[in-house]
Amino acid sequence: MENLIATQSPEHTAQLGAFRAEVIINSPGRVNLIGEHTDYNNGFVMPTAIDKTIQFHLKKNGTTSQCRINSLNYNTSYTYDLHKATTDDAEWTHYIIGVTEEIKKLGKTLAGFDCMMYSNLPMGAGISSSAALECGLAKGLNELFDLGLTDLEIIKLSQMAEHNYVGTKCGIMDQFASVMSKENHVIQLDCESLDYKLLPFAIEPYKLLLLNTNVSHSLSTSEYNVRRAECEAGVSLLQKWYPEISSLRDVTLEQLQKHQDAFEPVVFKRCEYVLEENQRVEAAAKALKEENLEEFGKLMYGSHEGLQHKYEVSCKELDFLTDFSKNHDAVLGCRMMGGGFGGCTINLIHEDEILAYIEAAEKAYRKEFNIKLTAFTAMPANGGKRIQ
Ligand code: GAF
Repeated sequence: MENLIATQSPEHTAQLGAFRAEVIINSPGRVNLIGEHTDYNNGFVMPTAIDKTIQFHLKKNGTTSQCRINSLNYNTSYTYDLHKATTDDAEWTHYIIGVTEEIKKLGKTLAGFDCMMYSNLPMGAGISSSAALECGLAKGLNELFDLGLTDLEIIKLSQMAEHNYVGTKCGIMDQFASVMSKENHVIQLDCESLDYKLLPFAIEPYKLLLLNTNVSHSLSTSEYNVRRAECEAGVSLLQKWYPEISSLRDVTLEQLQKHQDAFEPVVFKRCEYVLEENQRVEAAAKALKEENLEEFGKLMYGSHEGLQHKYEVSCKELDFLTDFSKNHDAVLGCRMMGGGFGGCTINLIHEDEILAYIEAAEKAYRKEFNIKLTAFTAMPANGGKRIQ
């Protein structure tokens, strides 16, 4: 198995040591077991943070507004003034500016700071390095400047940073998972009320294996926002018959299907997928409680099928890996994960077969696409934490 985890070089360790941080935060990425594109429809999701993080080393620098951010992995840095933030620079800086701007909107006072980031979380793999970045910085600044923000405020301001400064109208799942997760558990989150349950995640002898397609098709941001708009169009139409509803969460599949003829076919299938996926999340929670992993796996395949054909956010590389898994008994379930158009599949696989399976999948994937597949296992881990 390729080790995707960046190990800290002695040089990085020395740089971090010499930096003398006042605050250090570990901020994790996430996986989502099931419940895709349901969060912004006020539906259900089942994510958890994983044991791969961005670490933030922070200290005040004595200025009123100069901020200096260093990324050790990418050997790059960014300096800006809190009073003159713009989104003219590289895209990763929009997340940073987004966080400080959203903190300011809450009436909190920041001052100049220096930050070093070190990460073992693969970027652009659909495991939410963005939420790890936003929530980790927000949490770090909260501690450094004693801002008194609650976890929920950190989650929401991070989501708004992404809406307003990155341009993805994301739901709340990734930020929620990055902050609220608990080791050895998955979260069953109701994205309407934000009520959640921590479900014990004991799946031995199975494991979660992520296979990274190493493709990231450029459609991801634009199509994401289009899907959101299509669902909103579906809600507007449904309000003709059900004026009290405000999201797809408020209608049943039967109510939707009753009015199929009035819908544009594309909008109908988007809405139908969302309602079916909500049902799958509830069924998956039941299967997990009953330790029925076969059933859980089937639901994962059902989710992929819906994302591929009804929601149309998959891509040929993700479909290939999902189909490939169906010929291997060791894999109980597989599906694309996250926003789609690239990134990882998540596989529920017997631990004894992991290495052989990766080897076979790598070979087949290379033959088909001439792209190197990368693989790593993920464990449910705690949400973001101050470690110093
Ligand atoms: C991305 C978004 F950020 C999430 O809010 C969620 O909608 C996900 O895509 C799809 O389930 O990760």
